[in-house]
Amino acid sequence: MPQLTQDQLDHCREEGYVVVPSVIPHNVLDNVITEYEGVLDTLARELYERGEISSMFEDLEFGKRFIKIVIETGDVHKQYFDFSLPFQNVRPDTPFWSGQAVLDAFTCDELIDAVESIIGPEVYSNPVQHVRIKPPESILPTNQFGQPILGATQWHQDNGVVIEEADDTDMLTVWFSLDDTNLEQGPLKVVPGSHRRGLRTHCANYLGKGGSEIPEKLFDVDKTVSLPVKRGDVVFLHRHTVHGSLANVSDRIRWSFDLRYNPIGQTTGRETFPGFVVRSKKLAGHELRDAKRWTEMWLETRERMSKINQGGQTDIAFGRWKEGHVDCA
Ligand SMILES: O=C(O)CCC(=O)C(=O)O
Ligand SMILES: [Fe+2]
Repeated sequence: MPQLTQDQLDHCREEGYVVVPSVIPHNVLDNVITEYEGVLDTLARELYERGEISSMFEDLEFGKRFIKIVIETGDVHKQYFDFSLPFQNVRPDTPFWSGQAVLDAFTCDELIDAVESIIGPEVYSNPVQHVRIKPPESILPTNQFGQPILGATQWHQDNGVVIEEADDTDMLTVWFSLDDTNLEQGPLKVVPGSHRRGLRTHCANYLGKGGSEIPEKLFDVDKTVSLPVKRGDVVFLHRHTVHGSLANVSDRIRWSFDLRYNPIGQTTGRETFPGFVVRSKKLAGHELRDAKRWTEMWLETRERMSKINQGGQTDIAFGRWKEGHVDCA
């Protein structure tokens, strides 16, 4: 199902989001899972050798094995799997993952055909991108604010996640899960039509919860819809659509990718991190398909980041929200 239908495009324009069934081929997702099984195996080996887990749990499938490791270590090992880096305190050996199967998912024709039908034919991969492997809420460790780490995502707009420079960037959010995500597993929740009123105030450390969140009085929370999806379906979001996610109250993991694309030439709002050309007529031949090259870009970024934004100092800003805004009282 490559190009979006007129109805889907209309829905996206009017409501600020659309769920498109069966976009990503299952073999593309299978390859990602196989690749991540290898990543988890390496993590398990490291933890076992350090005596942090009692077994390698190698007979378990990915989700069950991951849950065992979270329980035994009290850590969700978020950075180990992510295709991005933290904004602060990056070390020369901070882990990340940028494998070929992941890059193949980012660039698969079926997905990019759909993206093209929303943002046009010159497609850039914006480096605001994450994998989220969310364990059941019941086993989640908490942070210094008492909030579950990798729990429900707070209300926000993706434009609010990037710096002001990118306010006019037509950044499109693409969200899909590696397996079905039902209501209990903590799917996305969106507020239809909320994209029409532009960027809202995000309150830093709202109600003492850390992070930054849009107060519910700033949008029509009663209109919220939850978006459980099947494997291969894709949720597209406008950058001003207010959204978050539900808690994973199931006993399984919830495993998703959230990626962003924008027209080539617009600033990403995170220029310190590497984006790349996905599809282009003007830059034909420059489309990135080789994960070795992609990994080199991230290694070079890690090296640079390990020398800045250390110990609470901000050499390069990744966010914009400060505490004390009048909307946040
Ligand atoms: O998956 C989640 O919990 C949040 C994802 C999100 O905010 C996004 O895709 O922009
Ligand atoms: Fe988001």
